[in-house]
Amino acid sequence: MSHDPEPLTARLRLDRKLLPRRLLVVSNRLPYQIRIAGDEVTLERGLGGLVTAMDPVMRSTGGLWFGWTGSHHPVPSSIQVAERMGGGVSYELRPLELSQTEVSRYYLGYANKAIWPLFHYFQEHCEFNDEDWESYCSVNRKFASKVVSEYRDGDYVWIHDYHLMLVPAMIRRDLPDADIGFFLHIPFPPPELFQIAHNADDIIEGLLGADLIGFHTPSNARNFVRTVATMTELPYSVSGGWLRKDGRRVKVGDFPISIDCDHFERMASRPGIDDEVRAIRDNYRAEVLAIGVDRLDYTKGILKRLNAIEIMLARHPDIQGKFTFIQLSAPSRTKVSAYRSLRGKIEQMVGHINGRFGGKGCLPVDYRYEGHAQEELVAYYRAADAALVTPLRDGMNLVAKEYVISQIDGNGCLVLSQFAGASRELTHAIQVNPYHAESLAEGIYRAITMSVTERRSRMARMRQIVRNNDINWWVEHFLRAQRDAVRHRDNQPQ
Ligand code: GDG
Repeated sequence: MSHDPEPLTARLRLDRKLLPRRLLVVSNRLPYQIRIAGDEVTLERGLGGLVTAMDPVMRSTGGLWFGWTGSHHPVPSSIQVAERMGGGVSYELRPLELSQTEVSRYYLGYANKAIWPLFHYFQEHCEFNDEDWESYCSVNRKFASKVVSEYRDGDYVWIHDYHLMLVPAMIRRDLPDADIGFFLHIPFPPPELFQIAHNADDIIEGLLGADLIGFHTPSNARNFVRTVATMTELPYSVSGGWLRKDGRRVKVGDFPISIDCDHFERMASRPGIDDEVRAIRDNYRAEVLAIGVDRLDYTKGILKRLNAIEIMLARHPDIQGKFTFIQLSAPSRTKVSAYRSLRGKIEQMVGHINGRFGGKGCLPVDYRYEGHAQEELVAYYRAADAALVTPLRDGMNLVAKEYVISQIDGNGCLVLSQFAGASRELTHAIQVNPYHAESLAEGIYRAITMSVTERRSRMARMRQIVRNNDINWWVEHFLRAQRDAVRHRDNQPQ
C-alpha cells in the first residue's frame, strides 16, 4: 500500500479543454522518495523547484510521472500518489532504476558537473568527458524506451529539464506523431557559452524532437534560437519563435513558472501558524529578521550573501545586535565535490561573522544545513522581515514567489538578484547585483530599514503579480502553446 504523507493540495483551477487525454511527465527524479518497509510503501516529497511546481499539476490532471527513484533499492513498478481525485483522474509514479555507474556518470557527471555549471555560466566548474556523455545518452535512451512502451494514442508527453535533453528526439523517432513538449527549468546560455559543450549539436538535435520547447524568460528562449541560428552546419531555419527542420516546425517560447498560490496562502493562514511565527521571533530575539532558503548550491550565491551581510553589519553599527539572518540550506548533490567544498566555506564564513559581531545581543547568522517541511518554511517566511534571494544565476527562483505569497499581512521586503528569472516579474523587489558586494550590502540595509508604507506598497504589487501569473496560468499558457505548436507542426513557415 502506498500513501501520501502530506495533505492533498486542492485541485488547480485548470481549463479542462486544454488538458490532454493523459499526461506523461518525464523528469530525472520522481517527485517522491519511495521508502519500503515490509509491505508498507511510504512516500516523502522531494525538494526543489520542479517538484514544487509540477506536483500540484499532476495532482490535478492525473497521469503518469516517469523518473529515477533516487536510490538503488528495488521498488514496485507503479505507485499511486494520490487517491482518486474525482473526474476519473489519478496520478501514478513510474520508477526507473539506475545503476551506480549511471548515477555517477549520467547524473553526477554529465548533468551536474557539465551541463548545470555551463548553463549557469560557471564554465570554470565544467568537467566534460566521453564516458559521462555516453552514459547520459544511454540513460536518456532508457527513459525514452520506458515512455514509448507505455504511450497510448492521445497522450501528451511533457519532458522536463537538463538531464533529459535527448529524450524528445529519441521518442520522436519511435512515435513520429506524438505530442511532445519540453521545459527547461534552468537558464539557457548564449551560443558562445553553449558551444563549450562538445556535444552541442546532439543536444540541440535532441531538444528539437519536441513540438514545443519552453524556457523561463524571453532571453533564455532568444539564447536558444540564436544558438540554433549560429550552428549553421545544422539544416534548420529560424523564423520568429519557430524553428524548422526536415519539414517539421518546432515552437520556442517563454513560460515563467510559478507556484500554487492558493496552497501557499492556505499554509500561511493555517490554524496555529501565528504561534509558530511568534515562537520563531521569540527564539531569535532580534528586532529585524531576514531569511534565505536555498538548496545548498553554488549558483544560489550564499557566500556572496554572507559577505554582504558582514559588510552591512560593519558599515551600520546601529543594527549590530539587532539583526539576525537565518539561512536554511537543504543538502543537495552532496556527492559532487563543488557542493562539498561550498558547504565547508559557508560554515567557515558563518563562524567568522558570528565571531566578529556576535556577543552584542542576538546571533548575527543562524545557518541550518537541513531540510524543512514546507509548512515550517512558510512559518519562517512569515516571521522574516526580509527575504534575501540573491542567486548568481537562476532559471526562475520559486523561493522569491513563495515568500511574497506567504506575506498574507502585506508586510515583508524582498531583496532579489537581477540574475534570477523572477526579477523580470518582481520589479518591485529591491533588485541587486550579487557580484557587487557593497551594493548588495546596501540593498539589504535598504530593505530592512524601509518605511512601512513603501514596504507594503511594494509587497502589494508583487503579490498581485504572482497571483495573476500563478501555476494555473503557467500550465495553461504552456498547454495552449503546445496545442498551437501541434496545429502548425507540418505547416509551411509564413
Ligand atoms: C529549479 C531551478 C526554477 C528549499 N528548501 C526546502 C524546500 N525548498 C523548496 C523551496 C522551493 C524549491 O525548493 C526551490 O526552488 P527554486 O526555484 O528556488 O530552485 P531550484 O531547486 O534550483 O529549482 C529554478 C525551478 O527549478 C522551477 O522551474 O525556479 O530556477 O534552478 O519550492 O521552497 N522545500 C522543503 N524543505 C526545504 O528545506 N519542503
